[in-house]
Amino acid sequence: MSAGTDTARVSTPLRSAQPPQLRLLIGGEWVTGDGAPLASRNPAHPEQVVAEGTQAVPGDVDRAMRAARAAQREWARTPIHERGSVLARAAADLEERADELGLELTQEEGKTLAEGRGEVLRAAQILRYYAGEGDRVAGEHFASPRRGERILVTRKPLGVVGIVTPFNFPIAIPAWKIAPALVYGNAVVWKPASTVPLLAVRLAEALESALAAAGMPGGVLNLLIGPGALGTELVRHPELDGLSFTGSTGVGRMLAGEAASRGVPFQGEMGGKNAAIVLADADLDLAAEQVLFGAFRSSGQKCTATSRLVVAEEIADEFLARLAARLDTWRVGDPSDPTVHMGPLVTGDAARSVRAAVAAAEADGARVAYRGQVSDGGVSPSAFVPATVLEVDAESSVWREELFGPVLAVRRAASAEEAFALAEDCEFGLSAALFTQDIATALDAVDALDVGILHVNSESAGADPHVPFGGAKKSGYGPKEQGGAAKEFFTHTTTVYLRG
Ligand code: UN1
Repeated sequence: MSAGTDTARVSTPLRSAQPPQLRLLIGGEWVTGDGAPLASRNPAHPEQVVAEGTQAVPGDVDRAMRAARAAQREWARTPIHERGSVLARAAADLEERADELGLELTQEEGKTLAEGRGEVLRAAQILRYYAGEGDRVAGEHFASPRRGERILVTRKPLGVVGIVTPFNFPIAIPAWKIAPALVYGNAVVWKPASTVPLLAVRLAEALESALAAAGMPGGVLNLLIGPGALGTELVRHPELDGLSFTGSTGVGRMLAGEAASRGVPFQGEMGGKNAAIVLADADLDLAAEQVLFGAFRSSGQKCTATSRLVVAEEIADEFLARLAARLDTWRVGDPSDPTVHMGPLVTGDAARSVRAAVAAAEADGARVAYRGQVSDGGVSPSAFVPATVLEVDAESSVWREELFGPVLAVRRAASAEEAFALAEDCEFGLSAALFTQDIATALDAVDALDVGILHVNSESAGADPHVPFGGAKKSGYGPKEQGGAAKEFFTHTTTVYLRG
C-alpha cells in the first residue's frame, strides 16, 4: 500500500440516494475505469440500479499485472501465518457485515436473503479455513541414497495468478480461489463476472483493508471489472504464472488452450448436468426434499445443481407426486422477502434463454410433469422462470445441455444398473446424488459414475473448503479446487538435495 492511500471503503450503503460507485483496484489504489459505463441492476426490479461505475480497459490488465508482479515478492517473503492473519481479518469484516452484504447480494444477483447472507458467511468461513494454513502446510523430507545428504521438497507460490469468476456465487467462489492463492504467497489479478460487480468490490474492500492494515504493499490483490475480453487479455499477458477459472466449458476450454500455449498452469471448473438418482428403496420424503433443494435453490444457477432426475420406474409416479406437493409450497418471488424460496435468474436475458429452451423441448415432445408459478406479483416478471419438471427422452436438449435455470429433466429406469447408465449418458461429470438405503448399491455407484463429487442421500450441490472440489469430463480441466487440491494448484515444488 503506497503511503497516504485512502483505505476507507469506496462505496456507500445500498439504501442511500445514490447507488454505490464501482471502482477498480490496481496497485493498492481504488480508481475509476476508463472503459464503458456499467450498472448492475436488481433482476427482480430491473429499474433499480444496484451499483454503477465504469469498466476497465484492456490496458488496465497490464497495469494490474505489473502492480501484482511488483508486490508479489514481498508478499511471498511475509510469513504464511501473517498472510493467514490478513485473511482472518477480512473474514471478520465479512462476518460483521453479513446482513448488509447479504442484502446487496440478493439485490444484485437474485438469490434469496437466506442464501445471500449464507453465502457471505460461507466466504468468511473459506477465508478462515485458509487463514489456518500456516499451521498445516508442510513440505516433505526424504532419505537420500547418498551418505551425508537429505532431500527436502518445499513449496513455493506460482507468482502472479489470474482469477476469473462467474456470477452465480459472487463472493464464495472468488473467496475459494483468492484465499488459497494469497495464503500460498501469490499476487492476484481478479476479473469477476460483470453482472455482479458490487459484490466483487465488497470482497476486494475487505481483503484490501486487511492487507493495508498489515502494512502490505498495494498490488497483492487487483480487481478489474469489465467485459470477457479482459479475461483473454489476462491469459495472454506475459507476466501470468497461473489462471484459475470458473464458468462455461466453452470459455474455459478457450482459456485453457491459451494458457497451455504459453505453458501457464490452468485450473478450470466448468459446467454440470448433474443427476439425482432415486432408487425404489430410497426414503422418498428425504429424496423429494433434497431433489427440490438441489434443482431449485438459487433458481438452479449452480454448476452443482440437480438438472436431471433418474427415478426407478416402480416409484416414479409416487416420487413425482411428492416432489410436486413440495413444489406447491415453494414460493417464487422477490428474493428479499424472507418468505420466498426462489427468486429470479440473474438477468432477463438468462431467463429468456431458459424459457426458450423449455418451449423448444416441449415442442419436441417433452411432457410437463410440473410447472409452478411466480407467487409474488410485486416483481417484474422478465427474469423469472417458474420451477419446471419435464419428462423427456434421451435426445431432448434439456436432458443434454446445461440450462442454468430451475428446470429438472426426468427419465425412468427399470433397475439400478439402468439408472446408473442413464446418469452416465452425459458429457459432464461434476456431481451426482444417489438416494438409496443399500450400502452395496451406493458403493456400486462410486464405480459406475464418472463424477468428481458423489452425494449419497443428500442433494447434488454443496462443497466444503477442506476437500477436493471439481469434475470429470467436460466439467473440469486441470487440478481441482479446495483443500489439498488448492495447494497443488497454487504452488509448485523445489526439491532440495541438502549436504552439510
Ligand atoms: C455449491 O454447490 O455450493 O459454479 C458450490 C458453481 C460451483 C460452486 C458450487 N463452482 O456453481
